[in-house]
Amino acid sequence: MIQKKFFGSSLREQESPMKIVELGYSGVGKTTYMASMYGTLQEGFGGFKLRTIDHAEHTRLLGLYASIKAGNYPPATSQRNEYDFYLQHGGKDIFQFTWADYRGKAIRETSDSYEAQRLHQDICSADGIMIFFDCKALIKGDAKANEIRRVTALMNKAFQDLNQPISLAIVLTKIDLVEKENFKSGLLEPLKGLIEVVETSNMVSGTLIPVACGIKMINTQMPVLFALQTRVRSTVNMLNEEYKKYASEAESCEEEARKEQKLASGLGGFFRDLGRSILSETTHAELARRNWREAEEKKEKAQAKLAEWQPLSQPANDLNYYTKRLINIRKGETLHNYVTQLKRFEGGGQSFIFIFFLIVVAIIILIAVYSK
Ligand SMILES: Nc1nc2c(ncn2[C@@H]2O[C@H](COP(=O)(O)OP(=O)(O)O)[C@@H](O)[C@H]2O)c(=O)[nH]1
Ligand SMILES: [Mg+2]
Repeated sequence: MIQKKFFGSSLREQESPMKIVELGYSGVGKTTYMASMYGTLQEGFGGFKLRTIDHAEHTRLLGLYASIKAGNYPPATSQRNEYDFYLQHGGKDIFQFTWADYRGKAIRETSDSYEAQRLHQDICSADGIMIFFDCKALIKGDAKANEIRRVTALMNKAFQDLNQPISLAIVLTKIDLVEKENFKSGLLEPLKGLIEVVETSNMVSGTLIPVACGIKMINTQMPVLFALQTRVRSTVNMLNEEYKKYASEAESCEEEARKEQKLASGLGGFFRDLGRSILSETTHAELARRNWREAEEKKEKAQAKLAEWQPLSQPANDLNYYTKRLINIRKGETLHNYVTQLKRFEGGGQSFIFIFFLIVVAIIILIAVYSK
C-alpha cells in the first residue's frame, strides 16, 4: 500500500515506513535498551535525534530512561509492541520508522504458530534487525539464556527469503557486568553459526556492538543508527539514480525537440510540414512542441527527486561515517579478531596498553639483570 504523506518539506514521501525488528530472549535487555537509546538520543548524536510520534510514548520512555539512569531497571514485558518514531537530523524529521519489539518467548514458538509466522514475516520485511544477547550469560557459557540456536535458525530461514538488503546489529548487552579480562577467544564461539549466516548472505550487512544501559550508558546510540543505515543509504542511492534517469531523459527530449525544430524551420520546414499536414502526419513543429513539453515534465520530476534526495544526503553520509567505525562482520574474519576488536571497542584498549607497559617493564628488568 502506498502511503502518500508529506511531513513538512524535509521528510520525504515514504512508500512505507522503515521497519526495525528487535529480537532476543526474555531478560536479555531489549526493553531496557529501547528506553536507554531513546533517552540518550534526546541529547543528540552526530546531529541525529529520535522522536516518538505518540507523545504519551515519549513521556513513558523518558520516565523509563530516568529510572534506568538511576539504576532501576524496568519490569519485564510480555507482548509484541510496536512503536513509531521519526529519525531526525539537524532538527528535522527525515525518516519515519516502526519498531517491532517481540516478547522474548516468541523465539521459542513452534514454526506453525501465529506469532512465529508473524515474526518470520517481520524479519523478512524488515529494513534493520537488532538481535540482543546477554553478554554475561555468553561469558558464563549459558547458551540457553540467550536461545542462540533458535535465533540462529530463525535468521537462517528468514535470510533465504530476503528480497532487499538489510542491516543486522548483534547487540551484546550488559557489558557493564563483565570484566574486560573475560573477553576471551571463546566468547563468540556460541555465535559462530549466526556470524557465518551473516557472512555468507550478500543481502545482510552485520555488526557486533557491545552495549551497557544503566548509570553509565555505553554505545546506546549505535545499534539503532546501524539498523537504519542500509535503508537510508539505499533510499539515497535510489533517489540519486532516479534523478539521473529523469535528467538524462530530459536531455534526450530537448535534443529531439531541437532536431524537430530545425526540420520545421525556414521555407524548407514550412513545405515539409505542409506536406505532412496533407498526409495527416504529425508536423515537425508539433513534434518539437511535444518534446519540449516532455523535457519540461522530466526536468520537474528530476527536481522533485533532487528535493527528496537533498535532506537525506548528509544524514546518509553521517550514518556511514559512524557505522564504518563499528565492528563490521566480514567474510574471512576470525572470531578471535572480533573479540580483539570488541575489547578495544569498549575501552578495553586501556588494558591492552597496560599489558604492553608491563611487557616493556619486564624487558627492561631482564636487560638490567643480564647486563650485570
Ligand atoms: N547491569 C545491567 N543490567 C541490565 C542491562 N540491561 C538489562 N539489564 C537487566 O536485565 C533485566 C531484563 O531486562 P529487560 O530489558 O526487561 O529484558 P527484555 O526481556 O529483553 O526486555 C533488567 O531488569 C535488568 O536487571 C544492562 O545494560 N546492564
Ligand atoms: Mg522486554
